[in-house]
Amino acid sequence: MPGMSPSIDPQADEPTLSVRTVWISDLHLGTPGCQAQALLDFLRDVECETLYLVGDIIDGWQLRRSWYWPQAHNDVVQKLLRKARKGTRVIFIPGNHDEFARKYVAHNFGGVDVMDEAIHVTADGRKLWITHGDLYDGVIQCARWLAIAGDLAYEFTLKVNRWFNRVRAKCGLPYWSLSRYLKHKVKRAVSYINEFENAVAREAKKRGAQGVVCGHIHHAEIREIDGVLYCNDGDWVESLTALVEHHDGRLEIIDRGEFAALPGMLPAAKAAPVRLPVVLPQPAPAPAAVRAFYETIS
Ligand SMILES: [Mn+2]
Repeated sequence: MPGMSPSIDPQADEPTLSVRTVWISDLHLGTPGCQAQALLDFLRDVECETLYLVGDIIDGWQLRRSWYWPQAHNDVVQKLLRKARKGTRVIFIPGNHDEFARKYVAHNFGGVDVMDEAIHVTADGRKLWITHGDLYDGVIQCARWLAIAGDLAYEFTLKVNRWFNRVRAKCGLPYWSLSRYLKHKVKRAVSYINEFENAVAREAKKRGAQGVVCGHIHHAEIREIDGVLYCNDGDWVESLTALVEHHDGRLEIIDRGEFAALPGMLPAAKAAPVRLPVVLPQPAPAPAAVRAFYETIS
């Protein structure tokens, strides 16, 4: 029909990215650090056959300290369950912050399979070992108190980061991640990250896999380590990244960081010098059912 463009889809809810597999981890639902809105936007835009939730999805460590469960976090859970209902295979591999879920390995909840670890075969026949990665983190394995202290320090850094960026946004400056900066600058953090990456790559090799997909250190990356393809899907606290497998088996990191949008913040990359209203997230009271559920499993 003349005058009609078939490529323009009026339905805003239609997925715009079709891939074979998606890996996301370190959502840290239940903490103010979780950038749930950016994640909801991503989940709306993407369509996949298999979705791996690679750990630290719900942050039991922080929920135990103080209850934080806004509507957007419920929406994320609903969206994930909805994908499972609509035919996406959803696999949840618990991490250290949601270790309470490790009790439910080999169970299925609302269409979500809980697994300790998994082997994924790509469209081009490569075997990838899927793990959250905390079991290969020296700090968590040897000094749990240090891991918890580090977690508190991290939480504080994120808090400072949010405050700092609200001021930046008011001044028309783009988003800038303090914790990302610190991690790259502090030498010891870098060697700690290297050790972690080498350890998971070694483990993948032991299992006869050609690669590994993990999360945990909040740093997305695809690179080769000692003949093993090391893939980290990043996080939805700082970097807003996911790992995807295209239909031909090609792996790619999707970086939504440039749209980083804590309320009141400007997108990082294409920041225009305009003032946005500063809106603080409004935590909703915890639904009683969710709270009761959490208490029974923790
Ligand atoms: Mn972790």
